[in-house]
Amino acid sequence: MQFLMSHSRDWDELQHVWAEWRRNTGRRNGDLYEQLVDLTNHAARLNNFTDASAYWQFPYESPNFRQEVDDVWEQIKPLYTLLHAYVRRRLREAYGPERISRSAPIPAHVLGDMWGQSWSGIVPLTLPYPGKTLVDVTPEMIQQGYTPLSVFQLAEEFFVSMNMSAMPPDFWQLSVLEQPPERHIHCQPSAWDFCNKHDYRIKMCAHADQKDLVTAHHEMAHVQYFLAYRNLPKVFRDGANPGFHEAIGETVALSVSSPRHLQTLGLVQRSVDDTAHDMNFLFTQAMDKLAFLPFALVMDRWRWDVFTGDIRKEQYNCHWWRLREQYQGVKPPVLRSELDFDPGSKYHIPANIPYIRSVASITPVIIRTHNL
Ligand code: X8Z
Ligand code: ZN
Repeated sequence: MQFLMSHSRDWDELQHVWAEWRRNTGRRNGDLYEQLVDLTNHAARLNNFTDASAYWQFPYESPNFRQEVDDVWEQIKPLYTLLHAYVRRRLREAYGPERISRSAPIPAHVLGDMWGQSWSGIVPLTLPYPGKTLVDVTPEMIQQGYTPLSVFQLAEEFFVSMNMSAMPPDFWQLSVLEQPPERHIHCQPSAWDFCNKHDYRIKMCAHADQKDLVTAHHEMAHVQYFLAYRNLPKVFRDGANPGFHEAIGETVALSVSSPRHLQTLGLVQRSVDDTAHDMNFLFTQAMDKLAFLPFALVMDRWRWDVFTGDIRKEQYNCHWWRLREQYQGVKPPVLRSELDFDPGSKYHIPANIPYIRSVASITPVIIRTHNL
């Protein structure tokens, strides 16, 4: 599915897969989601929170968290708007003016993944300097015979080289690092702390490609954090706030994806040092990280509004698309109704995993870009 969403340039095919995914996922769990909201609110109130929105924001230790998030977004929005306008223009060239309007939101199915959360899939279509100055180590990884296991071994080497921990034996025995042949699993990458000082695992359906090379480092950084605090009392065995857990992985991932490091690994033949190359690299980062920001905001803005009771079941899908248009500037490619439950097509919604934490994951990118 991910491969098709990022590689197909066939409008109808993308639209078909986009709609079918939602018919077979979100649409089926709308009723259950309402129950989940009630239960989550119930649990929050038993813990003296007004509702689950306050409970989810509690770790960030700010009484105005919502407002602060919106203020930061307002600062970043002008840059996002530029990227959005540029990408829309390039998509208009690719798919034609009858399909991509000059001024309307971008149809969500042509952005390179199932949710329009990372636009890396359409980098080849939108690159400012097309040609060979784009770092893509996937062909070289295939050529050198990388496997999901060796991708994680490489990540381990990277951490050990910085005097951080090797993965304990349980990690290698019990983790699931690739799609098992005999059974279907949820492939959303995750890292797990069994809180017994030896059992730490990653679950991921990794492929030997550039994107998963970076994600493998991200996931292993969670395990590094688990290991670093494993001897503390239980109450301290957690990130300073959930954003730190994501940001540590992302800081590491940022170094790993730098052209210079990939050259050290022997995955890039020589580092090209010119403006076109830098621009292509920074553009690629923006298509992943900057494009991701408003998506992540929508994920939790929507749930906060649902948890507080401001949005009820009859408005679930409508509110979702209202926020998607407001923050991301995207629209559904086919007509939606309240029979659809499009938020439920993204793993973290039915799994009830908060998402604003992953906004922290782009912080290192912003700092890095400012330093350039
Ligand atoms: O869920 C994750 C991580 C969890 S450790 C892989 N991420 C979000 C997603 O996949 O939707 C990372 C970025 C966004
Ligand atoms: Zn993570």
